[in-house]
Amino acid sequence: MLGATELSNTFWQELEETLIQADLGISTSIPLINELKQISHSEGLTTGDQVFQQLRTLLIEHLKSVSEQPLDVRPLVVILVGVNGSGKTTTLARLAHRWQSSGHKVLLAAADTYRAAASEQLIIWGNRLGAEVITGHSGSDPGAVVYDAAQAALARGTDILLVDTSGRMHTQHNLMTELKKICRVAGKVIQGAPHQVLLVLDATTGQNGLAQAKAFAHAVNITGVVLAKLDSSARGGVGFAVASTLDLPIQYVGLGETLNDLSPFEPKAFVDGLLTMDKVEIPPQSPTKL
Ligand SMILES: Nc1nc2c(ncn2[C@@H]2O[C@H](COP(=O)(O)OP(=O)(O)O)[C@@H](O)[C@H]2O)c(=O)[nH]1
Ligand SMILES: [Mg+2]
Repeated sequence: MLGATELSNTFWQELEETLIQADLGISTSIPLINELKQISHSEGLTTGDQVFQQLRTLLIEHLKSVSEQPLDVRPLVVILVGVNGSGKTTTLARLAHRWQSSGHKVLLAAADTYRAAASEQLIIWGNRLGAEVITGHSGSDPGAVVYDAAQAALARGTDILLVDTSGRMHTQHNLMTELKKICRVAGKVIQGAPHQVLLVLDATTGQNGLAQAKAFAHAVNITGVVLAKLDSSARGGVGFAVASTLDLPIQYVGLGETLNDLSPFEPKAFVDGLLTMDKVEIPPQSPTKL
């Protein structure tokens, strides 16, 4: 069996290195490699190519696939959370655009009250999208903004209320508590809200992204991940680490800076990008520039 020699210690080390370099992190890569070794053994794989294909299959299997759910709740409340600059506000605008395009009425809530510029950024998006934005004074309680927005969503017959929140580090306990409050307030006004809490993750974040995600998931009930900035040079392995460790689906990926650059997550394309058979393909630029 000529091929058997291909599966040397060096081969396995290199494979592990590939995963670590793709930002999967050691704590995700090692169990994966062990699982792969077991499968390779039981399936009698002998060549590097066979094992590599099996790794691809395994990575895809580890990613929860999601299809876009029909909107059966009205108003549906979606809250975006994440650290500063991860892409929350941009993602919110793109989601609003996406849902508007499928005929839904959206309302935006600027619950990032820490910086005056944050509300302004959302108001600009609201104008562009033709969507109403509920804001509060700079420095005001974000819970109050969410309360007003939820009431407004009920009064206006809104289909989807999208809530922008300020960026917070996972180590800022008071701000994480504030996030809990925001969710609680939404639930007081609208039954079952928030229906979705999306963690917006910057694909260029290294392994710190996993610690961040764990803290957010500890504070609130995260329902899915948006992996923004996948058009960058990063392969986005942190997205895999977060999704597999926290058993969360990656729902969308951000692939550029225009309104249309948000795509539903496709595990196969993502895994191929991770393994750099090819970087994730960037769709042609849309005319709607930021
Ligand atoms: N290349 C690229 N840039 C993005 C993407 N998503 C957001 N950005 C940029 O990242 C920066 C921060 O985004 P923003 O939405 O304000 O982040 P926030 O602080 O989480 O609200 C902005 O310059 C965005 O244009 C993406 O998918 N690709
Ligand atoms: Mg923002």
